[in-house]
Order: sequence, then structure tokens, then C-alpha cells
Amino acid sequence: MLEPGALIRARERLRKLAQQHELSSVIACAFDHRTRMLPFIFADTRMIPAGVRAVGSALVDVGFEQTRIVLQQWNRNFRPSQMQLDGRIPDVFMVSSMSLHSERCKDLIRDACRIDSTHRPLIIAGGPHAIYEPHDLFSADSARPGSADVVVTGEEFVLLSLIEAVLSVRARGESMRSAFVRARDSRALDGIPGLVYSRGTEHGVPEELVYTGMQRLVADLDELPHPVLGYRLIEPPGRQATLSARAMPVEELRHRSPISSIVMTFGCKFACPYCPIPAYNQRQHRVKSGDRIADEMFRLNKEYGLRHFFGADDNFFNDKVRTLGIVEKLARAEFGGIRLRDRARWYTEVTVHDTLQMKEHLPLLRESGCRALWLGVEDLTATLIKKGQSADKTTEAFRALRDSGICPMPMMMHHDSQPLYSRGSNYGLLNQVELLRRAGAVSMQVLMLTPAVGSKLLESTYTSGQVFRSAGGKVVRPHMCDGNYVVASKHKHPWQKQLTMLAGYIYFYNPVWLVVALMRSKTPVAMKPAYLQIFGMMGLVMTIARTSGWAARLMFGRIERLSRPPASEIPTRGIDGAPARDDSPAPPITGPRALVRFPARPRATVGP
Ligand code: B12
Ligand code: SF4
Repeated sequence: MLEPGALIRARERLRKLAQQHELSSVIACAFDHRTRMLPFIFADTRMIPAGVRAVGSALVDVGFEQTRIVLQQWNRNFRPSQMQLDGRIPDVFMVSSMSLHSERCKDLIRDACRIDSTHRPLIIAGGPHAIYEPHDLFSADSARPGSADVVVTGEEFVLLSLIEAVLSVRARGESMRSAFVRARDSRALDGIPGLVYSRGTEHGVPEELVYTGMQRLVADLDELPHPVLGYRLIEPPGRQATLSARAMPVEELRHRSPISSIVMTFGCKFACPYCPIPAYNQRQHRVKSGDRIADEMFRLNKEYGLRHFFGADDNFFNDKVRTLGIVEKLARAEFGGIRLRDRARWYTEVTVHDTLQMKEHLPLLRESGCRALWLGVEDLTATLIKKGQSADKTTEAFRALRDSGICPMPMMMHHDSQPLYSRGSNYGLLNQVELLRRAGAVSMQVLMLTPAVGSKLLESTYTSGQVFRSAGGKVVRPHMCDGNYVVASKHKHPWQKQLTMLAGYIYFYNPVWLVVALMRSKTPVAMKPAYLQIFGMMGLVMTIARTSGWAARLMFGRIERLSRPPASEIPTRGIDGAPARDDSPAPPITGPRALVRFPARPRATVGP
């Protein structure tokens, strides 16, 4: 952990330094439109991701107002090679990506590299893919060159420290990239844990990568810059390759992005072997104060009219005392005589186990504005993973939520040993979907257990030959590693797994249950189940269209498998010059290991 106040001090230092420098930046959010289907069909494009907004907020907070955020969700033709802000090529181009969007992310980096070297911006990559697989953002292929200059495998503090180090050596009028090269070559970056940069000739592929070590995390999330700043920087949706003269008018924001993701807590106390979240968080649980969260919701509502907030929590109920502190504050918060709970509705992710611990406080939760919770049910019978769930407990938690007027939204994980249907037990997928429906589930998520970079199970899933390289001649690509495609299985007929997931969705989202939901619209959750049925059926059409071809390949084609996780093709070393090894002193499943071992695909179905 960073020392208390370290991020605040870094922001203050940079504010002073910023007065001597002009800096314009473009932050792109990579998005692969082939991933559009259930269960994320609405949230993926109607919720501006918090990561790029956090980076934008951090830049504006220290004084760099000339910043634009471009979402490939809305600007799919955007070309960094053609971008200009205020009539000139920006000084810094940043890109953020989840791993399933990494092909688009690399396209953006390659395109930015086309800008001639005298004007080329400094290219910084960050976000989940960069954290888990930083090496993948450097090209080892001389026929397809194009690499980030530096990859940030961490949060705001790492980025601000990097910018501070570069600005500290930057001469008047010098480009950020040239200042970066000098800072890098004088080893001024080596004291900033959380970076990966390359060495080699300027125009060739990198000869080696240098990893400066595991980032240190800010313990008190109240130290983060206010998220209200980042919303002013959004590029309006459009078809052009270039940037508009101005950012999106604030009045339009809430129509385009009616849900606002908001950081409240990070971390989870469980240690599910397929999940990379505990390691990413270095086993820490970090929270914002209730006061700060209330202030963020209120200002986001006041300045942009946003009313719906989705917590970027891994497991919001992780710590009962801390949770109650936040919830009580949200329920009581008032600003100038206006009660927050009249303005804000919020939603987040939790576990069944912790929901039961909170059972008596669910009315308070509702009072604070909470209207839906996504629960990691995974497998009701706890055969796949035991984290305190069972059919009875899940039913009890779901009923308690519904009775309090909070929609329970289960997240299920399908796996090799789960049949479509089981007689006399709750083991089958349809049995579980039915049980959850009866217990009051308002939506349904069924994803296939898929190896996640950063999780304990990753390596053994490869070495046991479960991971597919290709099926019917089609190679597994990053966009297929979202849990919607069966890309790892030891089942005799993997196509059955693919169709079982579809059957689970069809069983839950269909006109029959829509009619039932309409007839039961007088319960505490009102019309929400009916709306969710409509969205679900629309999403299901896209899911069938996108995944049935893959099911056919699994059925009729030859399946080729991988036997070990592909390693980074570029040698990687630490700042001491020693190779970054598998057993580097870091949490066991992310960071340096990712540099040397981990593949660019596939990853998991995760969540609480
Ligand atoms: C909310 C959420 C979603 C929402 C996203 C909606 C939206 N448009 O925002 C929904 C429900 C749609 C979703 C779906 C999925 N998600 Co999701 N999701 C999250 C969650 C819980 C919060 C994301 C968030 O807002 N975080 C808060 C922001 C501030 O953090 P951040 O994005 O990491 O950004 C910080 C740093 O990474 C860094 N940073 C980010 N960008 C950049 C850029 C630069 C240049 C720099 C320097 C730094 C930087 O600075 C930021 C501030 O600290 C995260 C877990 C988590 N707690 O973060 C998982 C997570 C992002 N999801 C994940 C996954 C895998 C998925 C799915 C594939 C589902 C699945 N199988 O689990 C789908 C994909 C859907 C799709 N088509 O895109 C993984 C991604 C792993 C990876 N390697 O890419 C995560 C990290 C969970 C995990 N650890 O496994 N998800
Ligand atoms: S799957 Fe959910 S409960 Fe398990 S470790 Fe990950 S976030 Fe926690």
C-alpha cells in the first residue's frame, strides 16, 4: 500500500509542474463490437467505462484540461493517426482495454504509430488487459510493428508518477515522447513500480521489456480525483475517423449513458481459484467513505442529471461494518435540503453468503437507493466452488431481496460436469435456472467457466489440454473469451456445453415469462422483471446469432488444443536486470508472471 496521503501529494506536485507545461491528451477506450450479446448487451455501450473517465479526471484534476476521451463503443471509425485536438496532434495518446477488446486496442496502437516520428505522441496503454498481460501491448512481429511506449499496470498513482517523471526532464517545446525516451534511458522511471517499457532500436520491434515491479495501491479511495471531472471530456458519438471540435454537451450525457459506474470499494475476501480479482487487489479490501460516495452521486446528478449508479465493486458486501457505514450514509445524505435517496438509484455486485449476513439490513439498503444486486451464484450446489452458497441459502437470499424491493440478478457459471437437466437434484443447468426463477431472479447470466489470466487455475487448464487453439479451422480470438463461447473444455462433446448455455437463456427469457412478469407487476420490484425479459429476449437473438456458428464448428469441426500457456515472445527483466521470473516476489498470480508466461487469451467468467 502507498503511504496515506501519497496520492494527494502526487496530485499537488503535478499541479505545480503542470503550470509550466501544455499537455493535450486523447484517451481511447478499445471496444470490439463482436462482443455485443447477452448478458452485457445494454451495460456495454450505455455506461461510459469508469477506467477512461478516472484517467481523464486525474489529468483534469492536475490541470491538463485539454483532454478528450474517445469510446470505440460510440466512435468505431476513430483513427488515432488522424486525431487532432485544438488543431494539433496531441502530446499523449492513451488507450485502455479489457482483454477481450485487445485486438482493437492493438489496432489503435498500430495506427497511432503511423504518425511520423517527429509528431508522434507518447503512447501509454493501461486498463485491465495492460494489468494482466502487459507484454501483449508490445509487438514482437516485425511484419506488424506497433507498440505502446509504456504500459501502466496500475492505477492513477502510477500514471501520475510517470507523467511527473517525464515532465521533470522535459525541455521547453520538447515532445513528450522525446522527454519520455530521455527519462527512460536515464532510468528515471525505474523507481515507479507498475510500469513496463521496452528497450531496442527506435523503429524496430522491442528487444526486451523492463518491468518496474508490482504497483502500490492507494489504501484510502477518498484520495482519488473526483469522477465528476471526467464526464466533461467525452467525444460525441459519430462515424468520422477524426475528433470533433468540442466534447459532448453535458445535457446529452445522461441520454447516451444513463448509468454511471462509480468506484465504491475494491477487493473480495474469497479466493475462488478461477478468479483473478483477489490477486489483482493484492488481497486488500479498499473502500471510499460513505460521505465521499454520497458527494459523488449528488454531484454527478446535479451536474449531468445522472440518476443510476453501478458500483464497480468486486463484492460490495465484503465487510459488513464498512458496508453498513456506506449504506447508512447514503440513506441519510442530504444536500441543501435535497435527500440523495430521492435522486439516486444504485446497483452493484455481491455474494449470496454476504447477502444473508446483511439480511436484516436489506430494508435500509433499499432506503439508501439500492434497487438491484448482481449475485455470484456460480453453481447452486457448490460442486464447482464452495463459498457458502446452497440452494436453500440462495432461495432465502433472493426472497429477502425481492421482499425488500431489490431485484436479485444471478450470475451462473456453467462447467463441464454440469448437465443440461438432472432428475431429482438441483445439479442440471435448467434445474438451477428454474429454481432461481422461482426464488425471484429478475435477470439471468450464464457463462462458461473459462481460464482467466491471473487466476490459480490458468496453468493447469492449459497443461491438462482443455484450452482450444481452434475449432473447425477457426482460431480462438480474444473477443471470444468472455464466457459466451466454449473455448476450454474436456467434455466429450463441447458443442453440448455451447447449446446448454443457450438453452438456459431460452428457458429464462421467453414470451411466457414476459406475460407472467406483466401479470405480477404489483410486487415490490414492479415492472422491472418485465423490462428485463424484453431486454433479455433482444440480447438472446444476438447471442444465438453470434455463437451458433461456433457451436457448429465444435460439433462438426476438428478441435485443436493448446498444451501450455504461450509465453511472451519478448524477454522481460526487472529493474535489477534479472529476468522477470515466474516466482517473482509478487502476489502469486499476476504481475511479473503475466509478463513471461501468460497468453493473450483466454480469460474468465468472473464476478462475485
Ligand atoms: C463494471 C464491470 C463490468 C461492466 C462494464 C460496463 C462499463 N461499460 O463500464 C460489465 C457488466 C458490462 C462488464 C462486463 C464484462 N466484464 Co467486467 N468488470 C467490471 C468491474 C466490476 C468494474 C470495472 C470498473 O469500472 N472499474 C473501475 C475502474 C476505475 O477501474 P479500471 O477500469 O480497472 O481502471 C483503472 C486502472 O485499470 C487504470 N486504467 C484504466 N484504463 C487505463 C488507461 C490508461 C492509459 C492508464 C494509464 C490507466 C488505465 O486506471 C483506472 C483507475 O484506477 C471490473 C472489476 C473491477 N473491480 O475493476 C470487471 C472487469 C473489468 N470485467 C472483466 C471481464 C472479464 C468482463 C466480461 C468479459 C465478463 C466476464 N466474463 O467476466 C464482460 C465483458 C463485456 C464487454 N463486452 O465488454 C475483467 C476484465 C479482465 C481483463 N483481463 O480484461 C474485470 C477486470 C474483472 C476481473 N478482474 O476479472 N464488466
Ligand atoms: S469469483 Fe467473486 S467471490 Fe470469488 S474471488 Fe472472485 S470476486 Fe470474490
